[in-house]
Amino acid sequence: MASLTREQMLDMYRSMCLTRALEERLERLFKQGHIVGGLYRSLGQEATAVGSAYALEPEDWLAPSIRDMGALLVRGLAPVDMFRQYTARRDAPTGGKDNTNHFTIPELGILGPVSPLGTQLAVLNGVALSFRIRGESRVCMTYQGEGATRTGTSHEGLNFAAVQRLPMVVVLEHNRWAFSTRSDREAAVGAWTDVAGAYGLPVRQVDGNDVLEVYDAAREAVDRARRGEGASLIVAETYRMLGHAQHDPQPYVDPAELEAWRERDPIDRFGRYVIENGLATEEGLAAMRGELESEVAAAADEAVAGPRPDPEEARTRAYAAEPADGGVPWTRRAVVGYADAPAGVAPARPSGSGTPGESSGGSGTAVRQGDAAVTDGKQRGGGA
Ligand SMILES: Cc1ncc(C[n+]2csc(CCOP(=O)(O)OP(=O)(O)O)c2C)c(N)n1
Ligand SMILES: [Mg+2]
Repeated sequence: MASLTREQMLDMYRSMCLTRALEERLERLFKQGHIVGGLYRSLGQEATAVGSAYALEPEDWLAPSIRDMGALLVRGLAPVDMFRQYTARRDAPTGGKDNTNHFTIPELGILGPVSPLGTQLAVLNGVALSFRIRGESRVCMTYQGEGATRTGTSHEGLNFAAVQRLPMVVVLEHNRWAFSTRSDREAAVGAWTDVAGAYGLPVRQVDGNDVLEVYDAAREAVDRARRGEGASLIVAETYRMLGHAQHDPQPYVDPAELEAWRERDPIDRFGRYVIENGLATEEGLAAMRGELESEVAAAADEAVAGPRPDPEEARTRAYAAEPADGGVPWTRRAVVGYADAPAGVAPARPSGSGTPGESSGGSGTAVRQGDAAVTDGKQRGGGA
């Protein structure tokens, strides 16, 4: 078992409790109408998210699924930023353009989730490949629900990570459900660890509700990746204790099954471990949870009191910046009529192209790219 100091273990406990307190507060904000996007909780899966992310170094990158609030907090995301994000405030990571968790924070090594299931592994594979090409000793970690692993892109992503021996750790979160579909109806594999064999990936199955076991497996996989020995899969056996999202009261779940998993609550279990091993007292842990409640309440209040984005800001940060030399951005060179434009020269638009946003007979993509010619309320000179 990988060794951890008392401080690290208490920090892990704190991260799991912070995850729960923060999500409970988000749920309250949702019910009060402050959040209009989807809210997906990770109740019962806190140990999988925290224990895995804990094995990374600051220079590594992580791409979470919707159940990995704990991993984002371990990476250093401030609770107030999470509240700003969900309430679409101006100072949120996406500046108020999104009100769930689709954000990327390069300084924290966080790559935002990509909604089409299975695709974000392919994107993060690119990041991992770039680390290797640059000779950097950095590791990527991402998460997939067992449902996500049944998509075509997931198969390609797992294969590519394996055959390229990328510095990648994939955590398969087997939480028994993909929305309302039971996991034994999602795949005919005998065990989810069987998934690894098809790609030649080393695999380790862990109790996903045991934060130390998750950490130990993640540490092993991260170390292997950092040594240049390639990608691995971790299968975390856990359970989704709430519906898919706030709109799903999960009527399809047997209450007895839920009750059985409640007995295995990851925070209660680790709390008992901490006390039994003399790392903290029951009172000490209760005081810590109380402080977290206050911290989270203050962060939520601060976010809600913050400004909303200006309507004008809707057009900022949506496209790459215009080149400083006034030339044609590479993203638009392929647009009909721009194909042969040399860098730094803005050619005349093809006849009939009209104002930006009008179709010039090209594809839908060309029309959208034409829209990009308008920035900051002005049309860039020379293009029309
Ligand atoms: C390709 C694709 N199909 C369907 C969806 C809709 N969808 C979003 S989450 C979800 C269930 C995901 O289940 P799983 O991967 O097991 O993750 P969990 O929600 O259990 O954490 C579905 C069907 C989607 N986002 N992308
Ligand atoms: Mg699932």
